[in-house]
Amino acid sequence: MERYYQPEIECASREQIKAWQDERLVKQVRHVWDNVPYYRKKMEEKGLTPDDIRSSDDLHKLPFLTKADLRDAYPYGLVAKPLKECVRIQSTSGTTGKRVVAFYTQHDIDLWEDCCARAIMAAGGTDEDVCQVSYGYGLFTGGPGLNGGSHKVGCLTIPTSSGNTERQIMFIRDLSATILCCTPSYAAYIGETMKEMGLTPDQIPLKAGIFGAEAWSEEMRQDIQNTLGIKAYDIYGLTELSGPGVSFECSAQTGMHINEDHFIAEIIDPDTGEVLPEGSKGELVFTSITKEAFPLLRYRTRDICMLTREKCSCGRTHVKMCKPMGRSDDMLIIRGVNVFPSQIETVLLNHGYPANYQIIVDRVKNTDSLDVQVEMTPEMFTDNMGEINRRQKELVDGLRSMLGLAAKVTLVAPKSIVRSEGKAVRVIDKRKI
Ligand code: DLL
Repeated sequence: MERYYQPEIECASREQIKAWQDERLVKQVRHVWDNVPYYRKKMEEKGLTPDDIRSSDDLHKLPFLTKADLRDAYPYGLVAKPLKECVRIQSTSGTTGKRVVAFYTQHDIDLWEDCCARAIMAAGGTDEDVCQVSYGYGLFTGGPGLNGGSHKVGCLTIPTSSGNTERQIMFIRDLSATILCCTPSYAAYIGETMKEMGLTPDQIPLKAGIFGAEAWSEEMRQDIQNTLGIKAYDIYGLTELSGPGVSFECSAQTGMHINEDHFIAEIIDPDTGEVLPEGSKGELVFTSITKEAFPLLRYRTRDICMLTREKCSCGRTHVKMCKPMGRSDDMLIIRGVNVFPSQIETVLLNHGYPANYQIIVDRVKNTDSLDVQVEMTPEMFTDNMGEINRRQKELVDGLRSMLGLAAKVTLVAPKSIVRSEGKAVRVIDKRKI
C-alpha cells in the first residue's frame, strides 16, 4: 500500500499544482525584489519589475542565478530575511571561495523536513519504523534533513551520522532499524561489511533505504538491495535549495518526484540558457517558491537531467526527474563531498608545486578514492624518501583542510606527467556509475 505524508498535496491535480506555483512565484518575486538588492539589480538589468511576473508562465523572463552569484554575494548578499529571523545555516564542503552557505528561518526548516518526511513515507516509513540516519550531521544537509523528516513521520530516529561502520551495524541489529538513510556508497560499504561478518539479508532487520547525495547506477541499486535485503530509494537535493528532499523516489522506483509545491523545475540548454521542452535532456534549474530566508530564483544546478509528467503508478502527480546523468561543470562528488579540481590546484600551487598534476578518482570496494599525482619542480627533486614522505604528508594535510577529505598524494619526477596538446586532462574518473 502506497503511503503519503501529505496526500492532498502529493496527489493534487495538475491544475491545483499550477495554481500554487502561480500564486507563490508572484509572491516570491516580490519578496526577493523587496529584500535582496543583489537580485533586484539583476532584474533591473533585464528591465524587469515584479509586475512583469504574473504567473509561472513568466518564469522564463527572470535572470538565472549561478554558483558564481552565490560566491559574489557570500555570505549575506542573497539572504532575504533579517538575520534575527534566521535560525540555522547549512553549508557545502569547500573553502570560502566555493562554499555555499544557505540560511533558514524556522518556517524554512519546517517545510524542508516535510519534504524529507514525504520521502520517508514514500519508502514505506511509518511511526512504527526505526530510522537510522547515517548521513553526516553538521554543516552537511544530509543528516539534519533526514533526521527532521524522520521525526515528522514519528519514526524512532537513530542519529548515528556517518562512520564507525561496526557500530552502525550493531545499532541496526540491536535496535532493529528498518530504514537506513545514507549515501549509496556508504550503504554498499555497510552491506559489504555485514557480508564479511557472515550476516545474510534475512538476519538484517532493514526493509528500506533512502540513498542520495551522489550519483549511483541501477546496478548499484540491485547490488545494495540484494546484500541488505531491502528496497533502495533514491533522494535528490542540494544545499542551495534546502538539502535532501527536493525530489524523492516512490514505490515505482523510476525517477524522483519533485516537490512542485515548493520548487519549480525547468530544463535548459546549458550553453544557450534556452528553456527546453519536456522530455529533453539538459541542465536542471530550480526556483524555490516557498523559502523565506534564502529564496533562489532560477538557480542553475549544473546537473544534467530529464523531466517527465507521465502518470505514475504511485498516485503522486508531481513531475518526475530521472537520476542526474552528469554535470555541466567540473564538480566531482567524492564520498559525498563536492570537490572542484581548482581547489586541489590551489593547494598545490600554494605549496610551491607547478600546475602539472593529475587527479585520479576511482571506486574500490564501493568506496571512492582520490589520488593526486603531482610533479616536483627540478629544485625539489630528490631521492631522499624521508623528504618525499614529509612533502607528501604536507600536501595530504593541506588537501584535507581545503576539502575535508582524505586524499592520497604521490609526488612524481619533473616532466613525468604527460603534457597535452589541447586541454590538459586533469581528472581521470575511473568510477563506473
Ligand atoms: O548532497 C543534499 C543531499 C543530502 C541529497 C542527502 C540527498 C541526500 P550538496 O552537498 O549541496 O547537497 O550536493 C548537491 O549533489 O547538485 C547533485 O550533483 C548531487 N546529488 C544530490 N543528490 C543526488 C542523487 C546534497 N540522488 C549535489 N543522485 C547535486 C545524483 C545527486 N546526484
